[in-house]
Amino acid sequence: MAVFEGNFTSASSLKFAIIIGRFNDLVTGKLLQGCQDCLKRHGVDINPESTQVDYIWVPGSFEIPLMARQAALSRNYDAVICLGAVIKGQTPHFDYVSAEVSKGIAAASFQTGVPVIFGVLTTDTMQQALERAGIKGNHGWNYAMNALEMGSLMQQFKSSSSVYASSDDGTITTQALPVASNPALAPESTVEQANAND
Ligand code: INI
Repeated sequence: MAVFEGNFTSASSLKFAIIIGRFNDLVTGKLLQGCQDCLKRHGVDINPESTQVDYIWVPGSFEIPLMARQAALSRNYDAVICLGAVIKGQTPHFDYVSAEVSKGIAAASFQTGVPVIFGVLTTDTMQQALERAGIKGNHGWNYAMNALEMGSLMQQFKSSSSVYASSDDGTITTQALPVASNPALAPESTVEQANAND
């Protein structure tokens, strides 16, 4: 068996899309700075003119999943980083936006097979958001670390043909799936066989 683990030393060979919500840009701008600082210090050329990072601005967090999916489907990136800030107000808007953005980002990642990092702060107050975006620490840095780790992990995984069983569009194929150890992952006919052996 093998151990697969992402690293932080292969950053110069990775490409990223960063999607940023303009809503609450006092917070998201700071998250972006933390994110860029981390990528840069790990060897990524963060210049928008470079071939390593593209920046995609959207009106608010609600619009992030659509562009995350588009970016992932483009096959141009090893990881997509989503930055947003959803802050509780006096209306139920917070609940709708936070629910959709979290579900949407998870779906974008799962459906495309590309790591999509959930860098959306959901807080009760602006103060709490700012504390996480530079005052006490900057979660943008952590989101970049997550992207570096997942990008390099996927690179390793894809280069190991004996275990990589997914096509690029996230569709599960039957090639080399660990059917015996997990019948739930098997195609129907194999599940039947596994059940017959119970
Ligand atoms: N967008 C955010 O990113 N954060 C919020 O806190 C927020 N609130 O609370 O309203 C918010 N709303 C805008 C939303 O994301 C969409 O841009 C808008 O509804 C248009 O689709």
